[in-house]
Amino acid sequence: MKTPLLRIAVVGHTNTGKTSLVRTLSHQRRFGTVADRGGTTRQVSAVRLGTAAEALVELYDSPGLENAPQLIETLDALPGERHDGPTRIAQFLADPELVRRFDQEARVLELMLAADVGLYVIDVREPVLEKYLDELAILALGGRPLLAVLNFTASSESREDKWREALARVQLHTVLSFDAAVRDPLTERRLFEKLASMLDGFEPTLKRWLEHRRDEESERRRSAVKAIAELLIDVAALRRDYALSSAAERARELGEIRRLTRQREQACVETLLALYRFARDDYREAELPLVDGQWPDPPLDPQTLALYGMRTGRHLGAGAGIGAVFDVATGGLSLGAGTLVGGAIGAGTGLLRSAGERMLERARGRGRLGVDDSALRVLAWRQLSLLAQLIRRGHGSPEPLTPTAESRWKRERLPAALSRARHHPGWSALNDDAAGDDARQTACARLCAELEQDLNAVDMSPD
Ligand SMILES: Nc1nc2c(ncn2[C@@H]2O[C@H](COP(=O)(O)OP(=O)(O)OP(=O)(O)O)[C@@H](O)[C@H]2O)c(=O)[nH]1
Ligand SMILES: [Mg+2]
Repeated sequence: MKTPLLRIAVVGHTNTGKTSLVRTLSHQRRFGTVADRGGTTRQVSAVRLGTAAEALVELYDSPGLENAPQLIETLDALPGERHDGPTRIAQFLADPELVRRFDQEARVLELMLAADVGLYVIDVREPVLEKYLDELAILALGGRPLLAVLNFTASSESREDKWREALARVQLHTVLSFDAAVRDPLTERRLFEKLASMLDGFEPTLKRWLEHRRDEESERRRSAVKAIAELLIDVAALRRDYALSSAAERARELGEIRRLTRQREQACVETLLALYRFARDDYREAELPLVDGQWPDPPLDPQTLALYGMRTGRHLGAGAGIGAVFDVATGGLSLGAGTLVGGAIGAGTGLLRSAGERMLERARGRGRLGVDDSALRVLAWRQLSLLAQLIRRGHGSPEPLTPTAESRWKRERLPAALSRARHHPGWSALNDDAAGDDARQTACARLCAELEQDLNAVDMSPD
């Protein structure tokens, strides 16, 4: 059986966050226009929510109500049965003169008659003024159920209690706090569940929508974690060779490693933003942590590593100062195999097996460069914290993304899958001889599981 389409009208006083709420519920950053002044939205416009196969919900954004006190007097003065709300509204809408005079209100009332339910958005920083109660009284005339949505409840100026009390007095008992700036799947779920309990016949529609949302959310999260795992494997397995006799070639390959790493990280940032439907442009004016949709600090710069609390350079030999690139050949030359494996490269690098590789390279007169653990840690942490913020971020949020207080990956060692990637240059799409195999896929899946745990541990307070 086809599930009925639910039409939801988002209504309320002007500048209360109606358009922002539609953005957050539809996950569409670019829906309508949002501005901190009244009268921003002038027309009714809609967005459809549904699966690929069917539309389930239509959300209608509407212009703000501004003139309720006058309108209620006008409606009262109309002839006919006082308590027959829908008829009075029909009368009002049939009068071109009145419709012209109460232009915004007329659009909203027309919408209410066509919709199945109204979400009345309240800015709880406002005192409970008579004009808001007039709005509710007018909307009630339409005979459609109303759910009051309290916005800005997180503000220090919130008067949520006063509002709840006042709404109960006018018999509006279905009330929900919903911060348009935060995308909290739980609140979103509660909103739709409340609607299901208020409305007859729409339970299957709302159930299906909630299921779809949940699946979509976990699928998106899975794809995002996978994108991070792919980035880390690509960078861990990245290798560049150079002739030991040529300092110029070494310098060129170092530059190449830096360029490739930065580019690869940027590709991951863009994948994450796109998955969560945030575009690069959304951050043009935002200051942190992305500038123009990019991390401002290149991942292989010593300053960036220092910023993330990484110490580097000890084992880099001739490469010291370039930041987080290890050089198998010079390491071997300056320190000798024993020291190299035991101490200099560190326990986490997973280069143990490369002693043979190193000798081979040296015999051929070739050196080999790769990206160090510390840089991998920075990459992992930056992407995880970006993802954690994207997951929580409402599309109606006016705030730029902020960096997390804790800027360090808490892991002691790199995940084993990454250490393994070091021995498989073929696993990196950044290498010329890239050849993804089953083992890479297995490593990637393991890494995803570990990153998923890390993601849960990302502390998003003070949000
Ligand atoms: N911090 C915060 N700001 C919000 C929230 N909701 C809306 N805003 C801001 O409030 C202002 C008004 O938001 P809009 O969504 O344009 O309000 P509206 O009700 O559609 O306004 P009109 O179309 O003019 O009636 C904008 O500056 C939003 O960024 C919220 O939940 N938290
Ligand atoms: Mg608006």
